[in-house]
Amino acid sequence: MKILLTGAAGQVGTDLLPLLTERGDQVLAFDLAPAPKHLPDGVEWVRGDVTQSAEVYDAVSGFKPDRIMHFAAILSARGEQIPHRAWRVNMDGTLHVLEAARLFGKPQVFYTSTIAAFGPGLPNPVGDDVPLRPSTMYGVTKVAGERLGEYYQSHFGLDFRGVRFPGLINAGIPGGGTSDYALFMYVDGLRTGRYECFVSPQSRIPFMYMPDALRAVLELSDAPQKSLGRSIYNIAAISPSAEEIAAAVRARIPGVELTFKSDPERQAILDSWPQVLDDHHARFEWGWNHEFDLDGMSDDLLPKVRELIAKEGGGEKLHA
Ligand code: AKB
Repeated sequence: MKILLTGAAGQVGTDLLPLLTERGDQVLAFDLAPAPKHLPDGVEWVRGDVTQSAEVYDAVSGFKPDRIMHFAAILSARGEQIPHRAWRVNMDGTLHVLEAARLFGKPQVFYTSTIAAFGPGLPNPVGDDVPLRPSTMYGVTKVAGERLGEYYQSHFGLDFRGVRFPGLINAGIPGGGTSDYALFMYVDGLRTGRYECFVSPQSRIPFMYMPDALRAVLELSDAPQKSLGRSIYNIAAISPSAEEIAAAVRARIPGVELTFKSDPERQAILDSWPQVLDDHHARFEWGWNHEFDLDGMSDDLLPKVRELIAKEGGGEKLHA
């Protein structure tokens, strides 16, 4: 299978790339960032910008992918600092990907939406079909991207599908998200022995360990189109409070100092998101099931974070 992966150097793309090549997929990795030193076999890297339609069209018309996995995006916290740029990357980027797919062979377009598509005041658990009234530029662009993809599906017969990701946790470099505090507890907890969390201890949102998130992407992307009753699916795993995550870290890193000092802007973003998701459509229609709970994730993650810190020579780069 030929897969064009936008945002290949991002938090999800970095972990998805080796998984795709292990499956035998041929991948064109598309990102603003230069190619990493060690590229897996079967990957070609092109430095490209999703806001430039010609660069996206050239990549799609030249590579002729069977699927485009569109992960290039500016996340919630960063998006509030640079809202116009967030619009261009998230919105124009998605339009260019959809238009390129329409023009050149109609590959499947896999889209990544988010819990940031939801706004405040919804009763938990929050289902797929509630009103979407996001409070961030990131959320606005993700909701518009969902609807734009559905427009291409209904008007041009494009195979458009995707998931609403919870906050994702992996041994990686977080990239401007509000949910990044969870990952920082593990990374800084190991790297420096302390972390001051920028939300309150009671803060609770849906989270997912990256291996589950990547499996969700592959399972939904592989699902027969006729089994799907919708294009965009909530997917859920765990919903720990910040204090519960801290307790899991403290139990595994003796002596670590984790404290809380809520930052009003990021706290407000977080408080506008659901605490718990209802993902029964994903579970019934394509068999979604998460594997990792908080303990399972913490046990699996810490050795990987340790390895990453060693590789990064102390890990200074690992803090946003
Ligand atoms: C963010 O925090 O912006 C992202 C997300 C929840 O989509 N991780």
